[in-house]
Amino acid sequence: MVFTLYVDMDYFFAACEEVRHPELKGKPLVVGTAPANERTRGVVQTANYVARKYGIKSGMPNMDAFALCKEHLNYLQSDEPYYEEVSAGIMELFKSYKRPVEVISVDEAAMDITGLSNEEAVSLAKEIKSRIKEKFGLTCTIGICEGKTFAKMASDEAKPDGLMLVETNKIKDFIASSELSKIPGVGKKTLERLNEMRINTVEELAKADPMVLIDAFGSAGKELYMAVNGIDNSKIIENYETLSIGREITLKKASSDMDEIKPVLEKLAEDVHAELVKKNYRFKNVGAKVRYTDFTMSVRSYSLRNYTDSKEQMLEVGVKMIAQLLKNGPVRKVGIRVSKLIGTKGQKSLF
Ligand code: TTP
Ligand code: MG
Ligand code: MG
Repeated sequence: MVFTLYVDMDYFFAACEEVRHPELKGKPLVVGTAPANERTRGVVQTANYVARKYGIKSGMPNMDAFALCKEHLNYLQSDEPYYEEVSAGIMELFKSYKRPVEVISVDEAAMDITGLSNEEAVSLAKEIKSRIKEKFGLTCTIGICEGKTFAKMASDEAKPDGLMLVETNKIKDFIASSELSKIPGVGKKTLERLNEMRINTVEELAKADPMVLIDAFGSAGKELYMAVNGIDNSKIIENYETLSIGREITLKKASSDMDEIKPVLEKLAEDVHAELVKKNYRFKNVGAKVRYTDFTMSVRSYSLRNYTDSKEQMLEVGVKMIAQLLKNGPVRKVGIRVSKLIGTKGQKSLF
């Protein structure tokens, strides 16, 4: 089993909103699919932990959330490009540790930490938590265990803002003490089906006939059987397509004047380019972001026709996108990011 450090950001979309709307911290907040003026139509994508105390959950209709929280419930429509930009920065930070990283979702990643002792793993996790807090103003929860599935379970268990190490000889106890619904892969449908088969606990699942499970769920049944018996042979698969390199800077004073901002962008492009060259990558996508004086953030992204390592092209596209964004008002922060990276030096592709 692979010794894994598993990170999952806390109430991610809503936490990103609290960063740019600090006045909402400590108040119930829902991020949902519908625009604010049609808020009773869509569904809840996530809620902060204050709102969760009222029973509000991801996936529930917004209407139900408003019924649960009779006091003032704050609502924002989701702004996925913004969350993706924050996510890219977080993933870049994980990948800077030079260990295999699998990006699992917008707010989750698994790092292969083979070779570290338990103590070293815990101090690495503490360092990552404090760097994320410092750089992004966000909290996360980290689970550490042999086996990606079990590390994820540990992170779910320790939420929010937690850190949990499950020692190798305690894996079986940890799983046995867990609810069946908390085993990764046991969704609502699987749970119903298991209950029909008179399997209601992890213990019962561990003792079930594996052939019966395979009949019912195919290869997922086998994985499930192995997981509840303390075995997880899944590997950490690096996904290079999620790799990106970005730089951003806070301006000394807010500006909407491209003549002032252009030299700053030149410097950012130079830094991004230097790292790109050092790592032998070429890029196909350029992203630009700004933060306005009211802390809202806007991002734009553009795909080139071919892979390139041209700093001039990066800058040209970046400047165009920033110029568009400046039309909305003065900005306090600007950033450039390249993504869709592939290796140079004769490698056709990294994936
Ligand atoms: P999760 O990691 O499942 O949830 P979370 O980060 O909001 O809360 P926590 O991890 O602290 O329990 O999902 C990450 C983001 O994905 C979430 O912030 C919003 C989005 N999402 C949806 O859009 N719809 C959903 O049904 C779920 C579960 C998540
Ligand atoms: Mg999360
Ligand atoms: Mg998640």
